[in-house]
Amino acid sequence: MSRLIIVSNRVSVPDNQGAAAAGGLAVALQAALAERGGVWMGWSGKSSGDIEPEPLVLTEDGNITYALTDLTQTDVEEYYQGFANRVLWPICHYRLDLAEYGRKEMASYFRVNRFFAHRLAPLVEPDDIIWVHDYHLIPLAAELRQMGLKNRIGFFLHIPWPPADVLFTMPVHEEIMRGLSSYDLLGFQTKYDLENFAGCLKREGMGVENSPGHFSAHGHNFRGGAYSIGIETAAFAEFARKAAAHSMVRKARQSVEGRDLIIGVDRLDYSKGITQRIDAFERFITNNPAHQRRVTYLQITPKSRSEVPEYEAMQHAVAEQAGRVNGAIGTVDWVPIRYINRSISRPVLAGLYRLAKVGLVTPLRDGMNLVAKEYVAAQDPDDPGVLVLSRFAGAARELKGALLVNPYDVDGTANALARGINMPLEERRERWRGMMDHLLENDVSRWCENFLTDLRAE
Ligand code: GDG
Repeated sequence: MSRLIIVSNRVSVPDNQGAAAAGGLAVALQAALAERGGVWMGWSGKSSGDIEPEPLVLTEDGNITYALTDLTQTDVEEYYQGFANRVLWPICHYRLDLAEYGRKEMASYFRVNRFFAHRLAPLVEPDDIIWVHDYHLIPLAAELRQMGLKNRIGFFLHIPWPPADVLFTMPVHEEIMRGLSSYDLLGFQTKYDLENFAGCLKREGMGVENSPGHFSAHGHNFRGGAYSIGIETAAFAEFARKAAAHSMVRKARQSVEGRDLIIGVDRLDYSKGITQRIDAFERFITNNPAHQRRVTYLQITPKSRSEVPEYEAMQHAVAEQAGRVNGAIGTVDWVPIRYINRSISRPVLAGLYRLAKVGLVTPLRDGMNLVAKEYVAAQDPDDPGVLVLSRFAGAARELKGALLVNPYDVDGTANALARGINMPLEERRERWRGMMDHLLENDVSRWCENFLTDLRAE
């Protein structure tokens, strides 16, 4: 079996945590690497200041080599914070208003991809298959091809792919489309993302779809498919069952004093719809006064990308909004919203999902959304909670037992919350069982296998 090379912006170098504690994606990729032997390469997350980064730092773990490189401070600012997170991220999440396009940043994006290619190439053997992850590294295959590598190279995009009218607002859309066309297999989260990609290719005659999922563009034939990412369902369910006994989870249970718990868990990101969700919660209480003092909404929101101005602004906005709503609808003995602005441990998170009667997952746009899947997997089969899910999350295509909402519709989301809180046990069980069966069958290992099988096929 050929070796596997994984390249992603950040790398999960194993530590001493248990499997489920490390996060499903890292576990699945490590398992795929261990099966075949190989290399996982990416950025260390560190800056080398204004000097050229040292050679790759290699860490061996069994038959896996982890290969990390630093980046110069300029590249961190221009490639990572600049082009990746202030152009590609907002555009792929349909936020044209937030895209800050600059030529310096674009040049750095392509330069860093070339730099990655030059550092990776000496580690690659002719039979290896290469799997590149996410929007930071779109041009990587083209750079490797330029260096003469003939290996099979696949790409998986974790975030949405937008329609042509949105993508084409980005001045370098052609270079980006050419970069994608250099892979042998392109994986998207849903068939809608794949359709959007095909539409972008066709719109200005950049390429053609010869038959479903088979494309020609920029002189290269390649395939595209939908591969919806899953979680480590069985392991996470077991993890959540055990987490109920965790002291922090027990304290949380006591502190809600028999009230129904509603939970939201998101990185602090404008794509996650957190402010609209807080509005919907407030509307739910004002429209349903009987629930006053009988529910607690816990929003866990670790900071992310705080160096990017839009994220810093959002941090203030969400904190201010949660405070305002608590002031407006709270009482002397009831704080309606508990807002936590830092990361909590994975065992505690699993236990809190299980405690919550409603999982409120309402992104404005999301490639998949693993929180929705984790919430379902963590439920007690005898007394499961209800998932309220945005129709704009990739997960909505699969989780048919969720109450689907339009997160821009505050009243609609408030009504779904009321329906979720009041849902009879039998309906909850029926909805949950269907979703859980789907998640058990389509877990992250299967996602990984499906992608790699297709990448290996000629
Ligand atoms: C991208 C795409 C796609 C969150 N808070 C804490 C914590 N988390 C964990 C969750 C979950 C993960 O972070 C978030 O995953 P999501 O899928 O919800 O979102 P993104 O980070 O935006 O991921 C997304 C994903 O890639 C995979 O392809 O689904 O669409 O945007 O696992 O549990 N974990 C801990 N403490 C926290 O406070 N321990």
